[in-house]
Amino acid sequence: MSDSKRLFAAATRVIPGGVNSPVRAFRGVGGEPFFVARGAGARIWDVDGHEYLDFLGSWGPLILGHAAPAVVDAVVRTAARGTSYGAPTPMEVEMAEAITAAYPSIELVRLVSSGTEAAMSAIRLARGVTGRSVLVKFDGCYHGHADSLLVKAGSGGATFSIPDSGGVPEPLAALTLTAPFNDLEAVTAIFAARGREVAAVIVEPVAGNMGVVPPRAGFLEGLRELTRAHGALLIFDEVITGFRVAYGGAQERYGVRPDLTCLGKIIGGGLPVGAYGGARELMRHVAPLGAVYQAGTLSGNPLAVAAGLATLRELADRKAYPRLEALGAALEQGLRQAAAQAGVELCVNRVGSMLTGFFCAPPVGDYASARRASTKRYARFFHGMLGRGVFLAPSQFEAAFVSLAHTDADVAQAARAAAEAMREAARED
Ligand code: KE4
Repeated sequence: MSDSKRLFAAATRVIPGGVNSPVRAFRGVGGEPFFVARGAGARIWDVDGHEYLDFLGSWGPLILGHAAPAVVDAVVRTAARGTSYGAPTPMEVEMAEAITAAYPSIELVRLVSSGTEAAMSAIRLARGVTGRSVLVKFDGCYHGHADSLLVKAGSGGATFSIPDSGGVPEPLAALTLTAPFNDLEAVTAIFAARGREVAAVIVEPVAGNMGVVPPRAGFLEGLRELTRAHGALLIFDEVITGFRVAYGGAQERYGVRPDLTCLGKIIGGGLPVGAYGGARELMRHVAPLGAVYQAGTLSGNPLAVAAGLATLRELADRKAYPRLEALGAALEQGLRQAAAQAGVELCVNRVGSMLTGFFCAPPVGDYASARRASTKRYARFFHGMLGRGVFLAPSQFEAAFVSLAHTDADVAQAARAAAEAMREAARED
C-alpha cells in the first residue's frame, strides 16, 4: 500500500472525507488524493516520492511558485520574533498601504483570514450601509461558504433562491437572487422588480469557480451602471483575480471600479490572508468606527502578512505580468494543439495566467454552457496528466494557474503530456 493510500485511510477516520476542504477529495475526478510531502518552484512531491509539475498552485495563491525564497525567508525571520500578538504590527500598515496604492477604489482596507471572511464581511457592510437586505450573485460564481452565498436559483429564477447547502435557512437563502453570469438583461430585470431592496451585487469579475469565464464586453460596465442607478453597491470578489490578472486586479484590467473589493490568496503568499476594502465613505461604517461589526483573532497575522508582502514585492514592478501572460498563452496553445491532434472538442478560456480547458465545443460564457463540458472526459484527462507527472485542478469547473516559477520547458512538458492524455480521454469516451 502506498503512503498516500495509508494516509488517506487514516485521514478518513478523523477528518470528514479525509480532507480539510471538499474539492481536495478528488470527488470531481474519481480516485483518491495523493498526500503532499513538499513543494519547490513549479513542482510538488507526494509522500511516495512522485514528482508533479503543479498547475494548481494551491488554487491561486502561489503566483511565485512553491517555497519561494523571499517568502520562506520572510516567514522564518518573522516567526523568530513571534507569531501573533492580537495587537497591531507595522507590517499590517505596509500591507494596507500596498493594497490601497494598487487599488484606487480602496481607500481603507481591513485584513481578515480567508476569502470567505472577506466576502461575508463585504456583504454585511453593504447591507449595513444601504439598510437593504437583498444580495445578487451569479450562477457558478463562488465567494466562499458564508450562508447567504450557498444558494442556487429557485424555481422562480430571479425571484428567489433556494439553499445550495444543508444548514442554510430558506428565509436567508430567499434574500439572495441569482442571475446567469454575463447576462446583463437578467440583472436589469432583477433591478426592475426589486431594485430598491438590493444592497449589493457580488461578482467574480473574471469567473474562476465555474472554470475560467471572462466577462463579456460591457458586462462589468453594465453592472456598474445598474448598481449606481439603483443605490446598490457593486462588490468585486477579486480573491482569485487580485494581483493575478493584473497587479491592480480585474478592476485595473477592465477599467471598472467597484464600491467594495474582496481579496485573498496571493496577498497571503500561501498563508491565510483575506481582505475587503473600499471608499472611506463606506469603510467608516466598519467597527470600531461604525456599527458594522467584524473581527478576527488572527486578522493581519504577522507570518501571513510577511508572506503576502514578500509576494507583492516580487510583483510590484509589474514586470511579472507579461511573463505570466506568455506562459499562460503557451499553455493554452499546448492544450489547443493536443485537443486538435486528438480530435477532441475543447473550449479553452484564459485570462492571463488563469485558464480552463472545457471538454465541449466553444463558447463557454456562463455556468449553463460550462456544464455542457464532459466531466467524464475531464476526469480521464486529469488522471492521464497526473500519471504523466502533471497536476491540474481535480475538477472540470476550476482554474489552472501558471506561476513565475514555471519555465518554457515546464509548459512544453505539460503540452507533451496533454497530447498523450487527450488521446486517452478521447479513446475511452
Ligand atoms: P477561501 O475562504 O477558500 O480562502 O476563499 C473563498 C473564495 C472566495 N472567492 C473566490 C473567488 C474564491 O475562488 C474562493 C475560494 N476558491 C476555492 C476554489 N476556487 C478554493 C479551494 C477550496 O475551496 O478548497
